[in-house]
Amino acid sequence: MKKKIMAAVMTAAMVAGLAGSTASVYAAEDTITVGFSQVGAESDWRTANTESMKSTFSEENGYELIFDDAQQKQENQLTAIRNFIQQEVDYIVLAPVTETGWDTVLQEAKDAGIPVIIVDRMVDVSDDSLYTAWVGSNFKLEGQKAMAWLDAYLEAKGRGDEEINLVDIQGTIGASAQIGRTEGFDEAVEAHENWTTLAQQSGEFTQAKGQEVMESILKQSGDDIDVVYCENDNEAFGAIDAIEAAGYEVGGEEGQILVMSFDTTNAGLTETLAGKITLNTECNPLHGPRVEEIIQKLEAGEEVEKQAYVDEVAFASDDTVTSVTIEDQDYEITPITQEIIDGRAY
Ligand code: GYE
Repeated sequence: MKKKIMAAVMTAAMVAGLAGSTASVYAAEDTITVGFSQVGAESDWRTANTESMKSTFSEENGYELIFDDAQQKQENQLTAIRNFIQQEVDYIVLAPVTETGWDTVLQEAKDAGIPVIIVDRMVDVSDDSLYTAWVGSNFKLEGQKAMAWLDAYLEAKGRGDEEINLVDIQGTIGASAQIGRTEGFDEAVEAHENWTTLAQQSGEFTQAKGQEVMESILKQSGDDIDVVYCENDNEAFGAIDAIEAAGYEVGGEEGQILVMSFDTTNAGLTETLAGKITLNTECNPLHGPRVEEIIQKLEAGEEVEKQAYVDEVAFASDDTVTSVTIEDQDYEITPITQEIIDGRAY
């Protein structure tokens, strides 16, 4: 867009010169064009993420944002990126649906001299010079925290030696958020002789699919399920509906089905406060300002971190377990309150 903007600036300059005002000239000259390829609108987390990007890259902040919703399809993201290249945007921001399959299109962006910033999920590319920077969450650590909490929680409830049957409703297969959270789950199940994975299936990060998957698992082994590990809040909402409709109770006590989740959206934490989601591990979607900081540094010719993780916490429905330790590092688990929910932005 640079060339077109410069032309506009010159025209505006001439007009402004005549009108005796230069305000619009500066505004146009400074405009940074950002093409953002968003995964879709599959979850509350995603909506909060889109909102954060749109409010950051606004006209009044000096940006022109070209937003593309890929409806959870990589082919749509490839098309969007190629369109951004054609439009000669200043920056491409990509929230990739899955990790693989990006080498060719990112090479095209690189050849066009357009910096690419990856946000949220990661890309798995053979050459990391194909993107400029990445900012997002440590999804494996999120999974590890959740499972360390489960271990401590069952222990505290006197169920440490009991046979525990778990279900994992996974995210979109191949997405970093799925890969990391599933790894955290699998490693913990493997480390416990008395824990068994009854079912492990994708709910595609949506409420509808989460419910559908849970319904079919309940039909097969409803009476045996102790724990349902949902890889995001929306899947948890669907799973809870399915569990209750099948006549079971959700919650942390023996005889109930314990539901765990990720994202800590407002709706998710409300279910945590209600005791329906016993642990909700944070995943922060407010990446707009973080991406903007990277762009501003690049504009100023400064170095940027290649990969940056966001700090995150976890909230439990009660205070049975208030911290967990992973690789010698302590992580706080906060009992949820209405004040905490009210004070959060998403
Ligand atoms: O957990 C889920 C969303 O990639 C972290 O994607 C993100 C995940 C998030 O659909 O709700």
